[in-house]
Amino acid sequence: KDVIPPLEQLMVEKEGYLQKAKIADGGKKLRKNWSTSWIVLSSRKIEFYKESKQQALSNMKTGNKPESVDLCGAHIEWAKEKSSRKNVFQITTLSGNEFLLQSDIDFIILDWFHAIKNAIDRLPKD
Ligand code: I3P
Repeated sequence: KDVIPPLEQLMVEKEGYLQKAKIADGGKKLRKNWSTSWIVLSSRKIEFYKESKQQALSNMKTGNKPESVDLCGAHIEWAKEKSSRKNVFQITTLSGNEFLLQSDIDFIILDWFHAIKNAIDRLPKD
């Protein structure tokens, strides 16, 4: 029988396109590779879709899963020194995954930074 998660966990708080590069997986460094990602923030996780929102919606039928990031115990910080690009911040998960997110547009990256920081601050740390 399906377990229905609490409504607040299903609510999308923010979604949109950003540049994304995953730079570590479980503490292991990865080669940086920037790409555009459709990003969906809800109360305790972020989902990264490789494709456009339209594409992602049609892929749901085929069971194509986005990369999901658990925000419990995660850290967010500006990461000027991690890239030659402007407006870069880093999310580090408890499991040791590291993501850089970037936009050339100042207000877009600021909105995302604060939305994700607020989500993290509202969650238990473990
Ligand atoms: C990387 C690529 C990235 C760049 C990175 C390069 O080269 O140019 O865009 O990061 O710099 O190593 P490659 O494609 O050959 O892996 P930024 O755009 O964030 O600067 P880095 O090694 O200084 O992180």
